[in-house]
Amino acid sequence: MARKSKSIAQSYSQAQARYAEIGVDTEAAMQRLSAIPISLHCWQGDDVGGFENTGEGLSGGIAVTGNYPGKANTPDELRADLDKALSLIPGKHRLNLHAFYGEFGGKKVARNEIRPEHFQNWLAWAKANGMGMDFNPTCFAHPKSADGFTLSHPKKAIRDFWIEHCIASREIAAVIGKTLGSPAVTNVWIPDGYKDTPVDRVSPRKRLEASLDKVFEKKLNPKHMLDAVECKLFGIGSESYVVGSHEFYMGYAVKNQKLLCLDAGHFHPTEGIADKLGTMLLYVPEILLHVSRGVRWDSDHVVTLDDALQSISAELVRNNLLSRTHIGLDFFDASINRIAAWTIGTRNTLKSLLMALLEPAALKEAEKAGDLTTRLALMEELKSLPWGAVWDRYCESQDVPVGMDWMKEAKQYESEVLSKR
Ligand code: RNT
Ligand code: ZN
Repeated sequence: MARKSKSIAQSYSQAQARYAEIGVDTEAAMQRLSAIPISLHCWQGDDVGGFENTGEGLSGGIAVTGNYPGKANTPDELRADLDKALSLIPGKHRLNLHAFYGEFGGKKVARNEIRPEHFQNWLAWAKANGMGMDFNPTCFAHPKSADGFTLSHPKKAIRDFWIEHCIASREIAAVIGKTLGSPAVTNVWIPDGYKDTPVDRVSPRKRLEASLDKVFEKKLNPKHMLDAVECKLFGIGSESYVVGSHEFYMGYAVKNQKLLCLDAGHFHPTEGIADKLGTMLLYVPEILLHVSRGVRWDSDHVVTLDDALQSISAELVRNNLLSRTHIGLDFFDASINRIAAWTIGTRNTLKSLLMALLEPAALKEAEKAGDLTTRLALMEELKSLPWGAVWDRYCESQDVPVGMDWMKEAKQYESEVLSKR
């Protein structure tokens, strides 16, 4: 056995014994972790650019900053980069694709005319990788969203255009889900809002509700696709009012039994989403997570292993919510190596899940027995137990690099592939 592998095995067996003392089966935890898919967002790889090649810049209150070299310029490059990132991340995962990443063969295809054939290469790639896929209509970065409104636009013709785009997206998602044998979660996020204080806060919301009703009118098989709606507090240029606020979509999702998408960066700066998960699942069938990290006014930093992330995972595991939660990522950073960004964010999300899966039953038992002192003591003790040794063992068992070894591969790919673009 190589020296490194031996030391991983030794540390792991000590960790295993340590966890066994508190009644935790580390093998079972790793087994459970391996069954949790994370949906990797395609848009980290090219700074939310898409492949329409219209020269239209990013808009809609989201912005990517940084000019790190090597971003993907073509679908093939993006798929190659995803392949690289996926080879550095333990487990089997999914791809989350935005509609404007279709392959249009150099032709201009209007957003309301996109069809499944524009996504054939993505489908073939996912199928070859044994991956499921999720989907999103793209209601931004387009001349028809330039004044900041889409599904809630005061003009019917503009609303209709976006309704048609969302309907086309649902149909594409249904084909994807059917082909891959796993429902494609299809998330509607729109940028609609005002920079400054509006007078009429209600009419845009009534229009949005009516538009969504039309988008979702046709029932599609939930085995093929699932509808989700994503709320937001504010964006760049929509600081004072966002039509699709939390209350709006919470109400809409409950009333219409849609999935609610909670993006960790879409709330007040000190407001976490962990406490919302179990609560919302009392009233909506399932949840879509956009795992992200808000920093001051920006909602899309690479996910770190911070308290917010650990609370989300703990909430899901402690309350058995994983089977009704779809975990997707949503961040975009162009100031660092983009493959590293995916890898860091996804590995952190998995680490937080592993930490949660390594919690002992004694935690819940202490609470049940009213022993709140033990609950706090144990919760704090768990933070310094050797979960890192279990993580290393998990990476090794999944045949991906252990520790910082993945960086060597990311750097090598950078010098051999990315730097030549
Ligand atoms: C924007 C939303 C949305 C987007 C992606 C690209 O604030 O979070 O989910 O980030 O659809
Ligand atoms: Zn999001």
